Amino acid sequence: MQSSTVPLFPEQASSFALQVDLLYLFLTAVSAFFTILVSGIIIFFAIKYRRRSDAERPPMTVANLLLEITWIVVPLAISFVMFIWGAAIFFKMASPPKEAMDIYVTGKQWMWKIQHVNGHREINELHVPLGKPVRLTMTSEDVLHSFYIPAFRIKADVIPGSYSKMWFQATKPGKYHLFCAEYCGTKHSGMIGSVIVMEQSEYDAWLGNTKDSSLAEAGQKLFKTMGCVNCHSAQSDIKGPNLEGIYGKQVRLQDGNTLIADERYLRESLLVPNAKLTEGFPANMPAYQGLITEEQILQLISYMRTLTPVVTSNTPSKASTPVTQATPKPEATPAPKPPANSATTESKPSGSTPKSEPAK
Ligand code: HEC
Ligand SMILES: [Cu+2]
Repeated sequence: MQSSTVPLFPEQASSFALQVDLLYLFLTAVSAFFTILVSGIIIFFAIKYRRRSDAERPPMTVANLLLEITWIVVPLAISFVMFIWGAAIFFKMASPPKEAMDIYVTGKQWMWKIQHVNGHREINELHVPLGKPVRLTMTSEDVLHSFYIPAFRIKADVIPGSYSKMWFQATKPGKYHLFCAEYCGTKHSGMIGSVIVMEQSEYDAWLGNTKDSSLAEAGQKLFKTMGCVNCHSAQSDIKGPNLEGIYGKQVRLQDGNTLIADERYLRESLLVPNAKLTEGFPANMPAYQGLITEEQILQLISYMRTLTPVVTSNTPSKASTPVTQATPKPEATPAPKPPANSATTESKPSGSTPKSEPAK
């Protein structure tokens, strides 16, 4: 359908591309058909029923019920086809598969900063493996941006103070355009880059080539240096909630509401802790707003995602035995539990001792 001589469409390089294009072609075809039909009829009637003399009076016409029903029902049915077809693709795009690998994107005037789970970072380039679902979690450090990969047919606003998600599965190795599709200031037009789709083995080699510590490890360090351990560990004097298994958990709030602890909630818990108080805890967590960058927040969240729930209830002092460094309880282990696909890539966050039954 897409001729190589007239490049009407960008390349189709993701599992969504063909689906989006077919729907788009359908919309175009329906519009074209009715445009031609209606304008043809207008011209035909204008000639056929033109006034031939000043004395002419048109005969009385009566509404034709069948005709009226037809031109209500047919467009209605066509609109429903468009709606259902479009919604089906939309829902597919909005729900990343569980096993998707995570990549974190931070937009900033005027560049894209990318962090991979193992700590590899890049700017204005996004390397992804072929044929594997990838979920992007995106935020902005300043203004509204929009992450757009035409060859994948995906685009989403990147919003300061919030996380937007998007996913794709690349189907063709190669290099594709990456754009910011939201006017975001003077150098908006320079906020471009490339997406590089590689074979899995090549990708693994590329990804492994980094000196950076993994996101979760970086987060674990921050957890100490920013003083979180002082309140969120088994031995701390000031008691904050136990953060083990926090990601994806249902949290009861002071006001009686419950919510699922997702990235958005965790982020808010750091920046404005008093906005949503956890039930049974005082409002004494300091606000980290202005003290922490978006990238650090993503690292802390990655770390919190690796915290596996401890099965036994309170084993305060025991917890410090297996761990070498200061963090007593929240020890990073590859989490099997939460939808933390991140766990698959980062096999090594420090001690990989699964400490589920320390009391024994
Ligand atoms: C002075 C003690 C203290 C420090 C330091 C502290 N917190 Fe907290 N934290 C609390 C308390 C108390 C709560 C419960 C009240 C609330 O929701 O704000 C809490 C709540 C939370 C929650 C929500 C937990 C839930 O179950 O809903 C998260 C997430 C969190 N803290 C993460 C952190 C991180 C990450 C840091 C370090 C950057 C940190 N905290 C530093 C005391 C602290
Ligand atoms: Cu931008």
